[in-house]
Amino acid sequence: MKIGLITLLPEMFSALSDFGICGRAIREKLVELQLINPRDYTADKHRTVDDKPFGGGPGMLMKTEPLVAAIRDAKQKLGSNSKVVYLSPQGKMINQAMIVEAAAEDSLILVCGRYQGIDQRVLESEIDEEWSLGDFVLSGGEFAAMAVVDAMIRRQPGALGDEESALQDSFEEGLLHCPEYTRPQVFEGREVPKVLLSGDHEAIRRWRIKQALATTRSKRPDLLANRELTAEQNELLAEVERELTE
Ligand code: 9D3
Repeated sequence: MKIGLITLLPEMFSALSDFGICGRAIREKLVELQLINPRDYTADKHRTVDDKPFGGGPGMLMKTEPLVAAIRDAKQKLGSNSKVVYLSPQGKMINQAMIVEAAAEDSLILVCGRYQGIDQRVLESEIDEEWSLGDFVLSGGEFAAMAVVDAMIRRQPGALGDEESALQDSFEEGLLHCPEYTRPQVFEGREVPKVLLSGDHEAIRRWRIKQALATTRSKRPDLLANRELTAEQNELLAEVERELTE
């Protein structure tokens, strides 16, 4: 897959390309990042990439012509059918379904805003979708783009080892994970749940599902609200509810 990144701060993406699972996937060419800097599409002596908002007020916007030239060059390089996503606090909140869908395409172009954002006409003419990381304020779109690229790389065949892929499957069941324990068996007087030491794999499997349901019910009830559970999950969730009313 090819991912185009329109950014005034391309050096930030070394956090992605130089480390860990994403670094390896990029070195192995499972994913190709194309960093495109609007500053390289300027013609003036100062290579200006910001401009004042009409109507006045504080802050600057990204300068229109270099931004549009960069996006159009990205489309030319990655394919004119590439989806163009603008990372923005006004966007739709990103979820795993959006990642799964985008990661199945051959290409994606992510536009990282800086300053107070971009001209509305650029939004209307160049941008297909607007995505947000959530209701908090960032200084620009780069960290949001890196989160999206990381999540998409994890979806590429061959990017994860076997252990990690199995873990990902369980997340995509749409429940939170059960509590996990490692050594020592007693830590500061607190013991590991006995069932995990029992060697009874069926009991462990059911305990994990039940704990996942209890954790989800307590921390993210919205995930359970409109979701079909299996017969076994319903039975275990009923046990959780019964124990809470005791
Ligand atoms: C002055 C009012 N703000 C507009 C809502 C200013 C503003 C805040 C943050 C303008 C740009 C930004 C930069 N944010 C992003 O580029 C961004 C973002 C975010 O701030 N929160 C969550 N997700 C994202 S994705 C991109």
